[in-house]
Amino acid sequence: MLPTPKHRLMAAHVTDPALQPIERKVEEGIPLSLEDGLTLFETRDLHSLGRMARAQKERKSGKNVYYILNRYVNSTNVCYAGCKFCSFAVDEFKETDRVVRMAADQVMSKALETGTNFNQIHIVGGHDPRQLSLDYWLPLMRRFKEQVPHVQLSLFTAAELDYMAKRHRMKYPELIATLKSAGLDNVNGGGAEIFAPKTRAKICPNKVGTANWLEIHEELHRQGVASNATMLYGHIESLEDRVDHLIRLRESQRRSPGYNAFIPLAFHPDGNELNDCGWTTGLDDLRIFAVSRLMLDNFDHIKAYWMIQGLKICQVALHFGADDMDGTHGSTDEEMIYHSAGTQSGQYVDDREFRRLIEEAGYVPVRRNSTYDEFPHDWTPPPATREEVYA
Ligand code: V47
Repeated sequence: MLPTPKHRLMAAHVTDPALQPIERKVEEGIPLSLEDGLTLFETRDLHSLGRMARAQKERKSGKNVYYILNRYVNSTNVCYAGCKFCSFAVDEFKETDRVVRMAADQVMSKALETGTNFNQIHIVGGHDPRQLSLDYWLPLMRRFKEQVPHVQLSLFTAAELDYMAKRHRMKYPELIATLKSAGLDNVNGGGAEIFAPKTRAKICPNKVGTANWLEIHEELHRQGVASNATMLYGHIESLEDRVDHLIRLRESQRRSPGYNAFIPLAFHPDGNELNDCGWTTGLDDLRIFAVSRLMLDNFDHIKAYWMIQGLKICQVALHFGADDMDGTHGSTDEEMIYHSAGTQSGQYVDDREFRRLIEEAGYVPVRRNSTYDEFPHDWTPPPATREEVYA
């Protein structure tokens, strides 16, 4: 069959011929296969890969790039999951001087320390037998909804929800309904690590398994709670593990839609058992954004989180398929997961800086909340009253 003019045009763009049929599939809305994903990871033609991912990003979100005014809290670092990649977890009996375990009042005052003009509080902790319970969380969540009803609660990961369900001997639907009734808006994407069972068993044998991670997110979506998804890359995983992970997420989104963003998490090696794996490279980081944008055709957003790949890579990632930079942390927030594993990113970036970086990349900055409702950049919250809370 003679090539159509459209296909001749594409051939002129693509220099690695192996990318040509993949580009055609993306344009026709056909989901990519495992083999396609491997070809994307292996191509040396990074420019064509980036161009394809950017075109797909623009089909999804046009010129918009999202950011959020956010507060970030790690409420506890006590954790006994024993994941090999983790530098954050502390044994409360052996490393007493490193323990951070915030009382509910501390979380509340930390979140509100620099005012109430933020749209999300993002909290992640560990498998902490003292803190990870409904007795601690339900009253705290209700206090947030009472005092700052405009703030969305982006709490926990599926690993923490699995731990809490076991602890309270609750099934996932019951636990999720209980948390939703106290104001849970969104669940963070962590705990996904790598789904391929053999690799998962080597890096996080004691954490929620793949099937349950997916089941928790699918149940959240059935109950109207949004969520994100992540993948930890750059350790012992194979390229096949990465593509398998993305396909499992795509299938999960098809079964039970509700994931908003996918966030690739670059492995940080300082102070953990996988230290020999070293750091990811800039090229590997850019490639991950592009491949995930192309594989995850049913995800609206690919997030380049400045704290993880660094502000500069994240800005370039906007030309490799990413359409979200996550957002600010409060000026006194202390992120611990990445800072204990060697990140050079600071703790704080303000929203003017996000707008500058996004505009300089040729895109339009859009302020959002956890569920991607859009706000003018200078939006401020209405004064909260008890009447409004209980209306
Ligand atoms: O599951 C732990 C990762 C995750 C290391 O939903 C590490 O918007 C790299 O949930 N090197 C938790 N990664 C973080 C998380 C998250 C992060 C960013 C955005 C969102 C979101 C959620 O942190 C863990 C694990 O995969 N992690 N240690 C490390 N050394």
